This record gives sequence, structure tokens and C-alpha cells, in this order.
Amino acid sequence: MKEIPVIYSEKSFLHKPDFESVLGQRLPYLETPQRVEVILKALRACGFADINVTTVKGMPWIEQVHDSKYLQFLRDTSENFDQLAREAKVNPEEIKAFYPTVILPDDFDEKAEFYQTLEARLGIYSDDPFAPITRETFQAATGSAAIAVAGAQLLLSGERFVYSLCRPPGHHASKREMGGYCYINNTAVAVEVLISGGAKRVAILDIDFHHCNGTQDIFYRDGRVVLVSLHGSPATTYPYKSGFSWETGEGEGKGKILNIPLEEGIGEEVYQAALDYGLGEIETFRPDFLVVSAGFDTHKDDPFSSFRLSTGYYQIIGKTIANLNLPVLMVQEGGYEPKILGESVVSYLRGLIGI
Ligand code: SP5
Ligand code: ZN
Repeated sequence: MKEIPVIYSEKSFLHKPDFESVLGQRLPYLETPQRVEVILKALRACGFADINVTTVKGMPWIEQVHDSKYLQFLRDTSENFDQLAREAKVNPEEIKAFYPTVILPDDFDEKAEFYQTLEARLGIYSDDPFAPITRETFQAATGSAAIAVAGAQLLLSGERFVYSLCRPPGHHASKREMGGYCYINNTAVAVEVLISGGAKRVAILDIDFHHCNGTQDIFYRDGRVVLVSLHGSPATTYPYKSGFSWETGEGEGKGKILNIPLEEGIGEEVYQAALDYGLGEIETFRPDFLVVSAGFDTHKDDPFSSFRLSTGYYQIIGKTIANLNLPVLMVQEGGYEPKILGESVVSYLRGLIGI
């Protein structure tokens, strides 16, 4: 039987914020460790291999993607959590995570020095309140990026398909800001590994329901990378501020971003036409590798989705992608309904590897 290396890390289970706040409602944090468990369970049930990587050192590539002050902040806030809480007059025993209370612009080079408080610094390095920092977040986020690094290295060593089961996800994380459950942009880190390993051109296909504002920010002026994203229209869908069709890249990156926003309620036919169009652009670019930021929050039963995709349809998506005849690294992004998440990943991988 054909197989696909599946990479995950025990560190993913460390990150567990206890709630998220939406319009004043206190809701359970949807980006749970259980997501990884259901995916692993479904994969093991049909005999896919899995590799636990806790030892890969991802920092050199993480530092190529993210600003060092941002990374320092992430580490410092996790590692000195209790002390920072007490300094801010918060009882560390009463809270599991710091959430930003203000959102400040990220033109922070001077401001990071100027601002003295945790509240201001959280505001500088956050895009929204959906990426809280726990005591374990830095470990889990760097562990997640290491999963992407290990995946990219396997691709460089000649594997045709690899699945990096990253958690926390990454595509909303930009050079200097976290947001939307994301801290380190795992896909961008994988791209840097591929380029360091000799790739001249890399394509990214983002099929998460939400626009990849972080990935777009990182590669907006970069001629080495083409980024195609299919997502819910910013008119109705988080992150709202980006993902418009007129955002096409600048400078060296001009024309190398393709955003395909899709209306609420669309089904598989419309989605497939958009996918075919997007993949056409990727083929024209003649990349050496394809990295897929794969979210399963496009499923009809996902709490965020306004699309009507079925579990079985992910197999067609996988097959369509495989038809490009490129080495493919699949990086896990969103997907929040545990009842269908595992089966959807299996369906997609079956399509990809053709079983
Ligand atoms: C990686 C990823 O999929 N991140 C998604 C983060 C989404 N958080 C946005 C929360 C906006 C809440 N809007 C509520 C609408 C639910 N029907
Ligand atoms: Zn998403």
C-alpha cells in the first residue's frame, strides 16, 4: 500500500487556552488538542505511518520568517508568565492565558522600546484577541513549526507527499503579529526550509476557510513564491481586512498573489472551478515544490464554514492537487468540528496519494 509520512509533535498538546471571547460571549476555545487526537486516530485506523518529532530544531528558519523582537516577546511572555502577571497586578493563579485588551499598530520597532507594560506589548504583537498566550504557547508554537520543518526536509530528501500535522496553526501569523489561533507561520517556515535546500520557486495553495493574511504579509514582495488562496469573502468572513482579489503583490512579488474570495453558501462545483483556476496559475509559475496550507473549516458542518463541502469531496481536492505532478507538503491549518475532521483529512490524503 502507498503511504505518506505523517509528522506530529507531543508539544502540540501543551497549548490549551480555556476560552475565546466573541461579541461578549465566553466560548470554549475551538482550536483544541483534541483536533490532533481525532486526526491521528483516523489516520492510524487506516494504517498511515506517523512520526513524532520533538527534536527538530526549527529556530534558524523561524527566525528567517519572524521578527526577532516578536519571537523574543512570545518566548518571554510564556516563560515569565507568573511574574509578568504579578507585575500587571493580575493573580497568576486565576488566569490561564493573556489576551490583548488593546490592538496597536505593528510599526513597533521604536514602540517596542517605548512601551513599558504587558498590555501595550500584547497590543503591538497581536492582530486580534484570538491568539492568547499561555505558559506553554512558545513551546507548542515552536514545536508546531518544527513539524513543518521536518516535513519540508523530507520533501527535500525526495518524498513526493508529506503531511505535517501542525498545531497550533500558522497562516494568520505575520512577521510581527499573532492572531486567529496562530503564532508562528508554519507554512512560511516550510517554504524557507525548501528554499534553503535549493528550491528556486515555491508555490503555496491555501485552502483554509479563512484568508491567510499572515502568509500574504510575509510573501507580499517576494518573487520566489506564488500564493493562491481560496477563502470566504472578506465581506462576511474573518479576518475581514484582507483576501480581496485586488491584493496581487508588490515589487518582486507583483502578480504573485492570487486571492479567490468566495460567496457564502457555495458548493463543490463553484469551489472546484475556483480550485482549477488557482492551480492553473500555480502551474504557469513552474514551482519546484507545492506547500498546501490545508484547513478543513470549509466543511459544511464546521462551525466557521459558510461553504457546503462534504467529507468525500476532500478526496477530489487531493486528487486535483496531485495531478499537478509536484512534490507536495501539506501543512495543517484550521478545521474545528471533531466529528468530521479526522475523516476529512483521510479523504484528502487518499485523493493526494491515489488510494
Ligand atoms: C487557523 C484558523 O482557522 N483560524 C481561524 C480563527 C477564527 N477566529 C475568528 C473568530 C470570529 C468569530 N466570528 C463568529 C462567527 C461564527 N459563526
Ligand atoms: Zn480557518
